[in-house]
Amino acid sequence: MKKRTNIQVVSRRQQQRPVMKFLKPMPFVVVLGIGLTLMGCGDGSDDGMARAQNTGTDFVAPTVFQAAGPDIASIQNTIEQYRIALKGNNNGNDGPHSDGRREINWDGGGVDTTTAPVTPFNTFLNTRGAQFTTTGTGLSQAPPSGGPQGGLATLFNNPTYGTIFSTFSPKRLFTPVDSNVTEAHFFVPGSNGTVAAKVSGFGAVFTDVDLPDGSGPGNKNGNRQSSTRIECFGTGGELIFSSLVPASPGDGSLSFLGIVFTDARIARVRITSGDASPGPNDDGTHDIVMMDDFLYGEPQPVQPTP
Ligand SMILES: [Ca+2]
Ligand SMILES: [Ca+2]
Ligand SMILES: [Ca+2]
Repeated sequence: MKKRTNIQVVSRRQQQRPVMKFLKPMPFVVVLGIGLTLMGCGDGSDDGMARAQNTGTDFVAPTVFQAAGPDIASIQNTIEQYRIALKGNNNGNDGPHSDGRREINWDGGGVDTTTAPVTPFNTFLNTRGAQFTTTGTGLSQAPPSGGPQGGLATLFNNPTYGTIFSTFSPKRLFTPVDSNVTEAHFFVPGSNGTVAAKVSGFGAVFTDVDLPDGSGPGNKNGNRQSSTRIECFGTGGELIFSSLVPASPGDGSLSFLGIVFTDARIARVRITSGDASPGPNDDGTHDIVMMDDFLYGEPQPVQPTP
């Protein structure tokens, strides 16, 4: 079945030439606008069904925002555009509301503690209408290093993690432990998880996405596949959108991928961060990735309120 590729893409090309000097002839931080297609990827049986639905005539294209580069400036403008596209205010811990958006920066007001891995992660369930789960041990908030518990470097017993990740919002990042998969489920804020909800859009910041690395056909290593992706599912569990997160070479880079539909239709999001569970060194065989800020549309009840 023919795939639809009429996805409207809003991209930012950020050129950071001093850092990119080894990448010629063009700067790497080209956002993969035209390379973006719908991908019914994944290994679950639901994906196979979703793939068929994806390519049907009822497919609705979201607007896609993406950027990657060596520092905060590389993605800042794209995130600002994404906030505008989500419309309305950042509702913080207030609400529920009929419009606007929610944001989570994992920073707890600027603390540097490492939170013990837990799933489901319900810290923002009642206040901001999002619950996070993983198939691993749990989900943790941590600075790359330091703080009373030592941050990611101690959590994963790998000192290199203190230097290869950076934050979009200091000081903490978010990560699954013993897994590279995080799922987001939405509920009406204030309902403490009792009223299922859907959102119009979801976006996330990632740090140190190395793949795809741009090696093309003919290279003895072949094309190295993407490591990091966001998949969005509808209220019936069907896959409604999937895309890779753009990469940037080196360590400590920041990437952003966000999508927004014209209406609330995303009930669940699956994030694959990196191609391996954190622990090993970030090297030629493992692309380890951490997450930072999440942004999403104000959760709206799946069932209309009477
Ligand atoms: Ca943060
Ligand atoms: Ca790296
Ligand atoms: Ca990496």
